[in-house]
Amino acid sequence: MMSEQFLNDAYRLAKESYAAWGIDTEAAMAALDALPISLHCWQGDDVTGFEAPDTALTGGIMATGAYPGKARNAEELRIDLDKALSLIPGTHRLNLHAIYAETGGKAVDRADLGPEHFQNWIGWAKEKGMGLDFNPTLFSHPKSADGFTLSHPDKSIRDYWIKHCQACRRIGAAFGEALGTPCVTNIWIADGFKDVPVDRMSPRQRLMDSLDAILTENISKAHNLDAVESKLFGIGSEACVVGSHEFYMGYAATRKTLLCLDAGHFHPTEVISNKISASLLFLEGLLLHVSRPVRWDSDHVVILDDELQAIAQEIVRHKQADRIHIGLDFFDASINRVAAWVIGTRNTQKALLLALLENTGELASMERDFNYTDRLAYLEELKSMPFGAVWDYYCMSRGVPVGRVWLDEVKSYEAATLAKR
Ligand code: RNT
Ligand code: ZN
Repeated sequence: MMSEQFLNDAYRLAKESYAAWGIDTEAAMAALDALPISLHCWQGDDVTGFEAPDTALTGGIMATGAYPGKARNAEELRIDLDKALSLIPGTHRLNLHAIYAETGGKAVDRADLGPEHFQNWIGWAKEKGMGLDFNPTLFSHPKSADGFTLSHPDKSIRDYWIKHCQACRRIGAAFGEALGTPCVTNIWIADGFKDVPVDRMSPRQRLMDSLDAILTENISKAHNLDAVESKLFGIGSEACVVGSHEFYMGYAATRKTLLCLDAGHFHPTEVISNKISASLLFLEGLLLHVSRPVRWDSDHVVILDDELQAIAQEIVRHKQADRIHIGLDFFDASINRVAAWVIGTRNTQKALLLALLENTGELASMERDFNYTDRLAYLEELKSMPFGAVWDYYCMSRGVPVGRVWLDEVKSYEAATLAKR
């Protein structure tokens, strides 16, 4: 382990190097403190939830792998999250799904869920000064077995899911009210066709009407913000997904909801980073599902790759952090699940810090002057600046392990706790 003295010295030199470029490392770290990331609870148990833990995960999504030690109940999930959060600098948010309700062993229909089933989560978040985000769960349920929910041809099925989503908005509002920060409640449905449909329009019309019914109740945006998440295809909905990008782009723009852009929900060479500036010109705001598709919407743990950096640059360069809610969405069951949270969250923060350590104004003015030579040269030189020393100092000064040391803590936790499950 590097000594505090060593880390301070390395930081002092890095600070000077950045200052020579007109970049203020202290301001960058302070700005990073103000960028909460919403950790998704579902990485902790492979999207199982506590409703009926033996239910298969449906909806055309998949967590592959059988790494031992997954959380089997809310207490276990919370202590796993506590461990992950202790290794991640800053104060963040938690993103819950309706299937993570705690109903005290009693079966509660999803349409009847209320804030009372999330009191432990609210208490846990309050203690940490964290906000909560939310998602209705429209998969892994007998009433989603046809592959359709809010766009189902049968009105009674649609009505069931409308009721569930209405209940979820109220739960979101209760989170927002209790915690003093609005909850982002995100609707994602898997509705779609495996094979070429004859009628693509009627299901989309029904989805539009269902969403409108869900949004009729007037809920203060100070407590709850609605988001809708598009998708290109899923397992079993390869030919047509009802809630496509154009559908939700139009919906979010006209109904003034947030649009959720999931990094894995587009064509394999299409990136969400390039959609942020364009869609923000027409929308109130965005929710990002930071994920990593490998050949399909595989939800791999995010690594510090070009697209993660591009997403962070779009948030930071345009100073749009107040309109962009950053959420994570990956689930890898083949590695230690606590480590997965730590790796993905720390990488997202690294990408944001890298974006903050940039002389954006100068680069933009080169671009306006068509001085592409200097722009390219500067951007490439920035890549070998002593970023690592700033990141290490950031971790140290925010009281979390520096470098790979965090992994030792996950290993001890695995031996002491996860291995006994
Ligand atoms: C699925 C969507 C959705 C889910 C979560 C569990 O493709 O990305 O966001 O991952 O609701
Ligand atoms: Zn998603």
